[in-house]
Amino acid sequence: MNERALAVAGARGVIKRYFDHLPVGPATPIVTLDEGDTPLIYSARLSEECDADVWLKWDGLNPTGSFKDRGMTVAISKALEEGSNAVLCASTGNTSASAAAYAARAGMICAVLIPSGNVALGKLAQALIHGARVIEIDGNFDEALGLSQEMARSHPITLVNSVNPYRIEGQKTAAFEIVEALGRAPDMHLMPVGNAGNITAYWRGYTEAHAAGWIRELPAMIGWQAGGAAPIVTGKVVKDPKTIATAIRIGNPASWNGATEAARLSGGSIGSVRDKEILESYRSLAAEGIFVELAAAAGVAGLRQMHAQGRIQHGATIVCVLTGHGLKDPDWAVATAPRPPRVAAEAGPILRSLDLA
Ligand code: AN7
Repeated sequence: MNERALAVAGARGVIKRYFDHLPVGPATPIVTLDEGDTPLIYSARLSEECDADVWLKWDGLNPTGSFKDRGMTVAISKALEEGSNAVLCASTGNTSASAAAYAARAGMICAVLIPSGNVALGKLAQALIHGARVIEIDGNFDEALGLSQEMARSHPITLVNSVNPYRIEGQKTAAFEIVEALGRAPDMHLMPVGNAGNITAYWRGYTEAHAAGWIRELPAMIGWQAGGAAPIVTGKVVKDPKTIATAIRIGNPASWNGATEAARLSGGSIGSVRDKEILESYRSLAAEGIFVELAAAAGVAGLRQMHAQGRIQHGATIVCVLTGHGLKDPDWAVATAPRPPRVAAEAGPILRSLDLA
């Protein structure tokens, strides 16, 4: 083993675990924060509600608090291997947080374009503290992505949005983990859809697992956009997408075809959930101990919508992907909960306030 291989031998992370299934080789310098290997949690509450077996792939437990880290470890490692010293992305927040962290780890420059006023504070904090050059543009995510692609074409800077094929490769590892944990593919796989990179990646992961003989059946891929930002559902670009789930406030997804292919080939679908349904699922997940960000609740909101319409088969095995952590955007938790009462610093009034007196 050479020196580099020895250094990497102690590392975990998705490149090490799935080396033979990723576009990496012995010369790839592995930039990792030990991402991946996230829990698949059984939801007793949703299982009972939907009369099915519902599992939650809790990908908010990645190093920077979202699924983006699975793709970013591969994208940044390959950028370094190819001699790049600077990366660029457009982001609704999580991609920038992840790019900033992995670029910092690699000693690379990271520039990010964010839509002004629509990035959760926690995500902005991450990009800033990891030393990214953050630029807010007077425009939305779709405009920021267009500009980033244009700049990466004409300048020596590597684009690390999910249009970078290494991102999709890294993110497919979540599907590998699910089939390892279940010993099979789920009957239905539900998840949020924004730029549609992740649903493209999961479908690739499942089809590769199928080709390798790890699973016999493929899941139906069911993606969920927010009602005010549902271009794939309506079949039309949304010029001014609107939703409280800022992570998926995207009107012209870069991997549009990847999403429609996954849905079509798997016998699934792409649907939409209203902001109200997203909020209800956000609160329902929190009520069983799992704090997600709003966008991450879209898949569960979709599950509950399907159940209400009688579209869930009794006893089906279902996986919902939870894509990002609630601590990134705690304002919503505070705003939607009752304000803590303020009482004197004495046991009596406290007990009375708790109805325990
Ligand atoms: C929590 O960070 O697009 O369909 O720039 O942060 O692969 O885009 C984030 C997307 C779902 C949608 N859940 O995934 C970005 C960005 C969370 C997200 C999505 C995002 P894609």
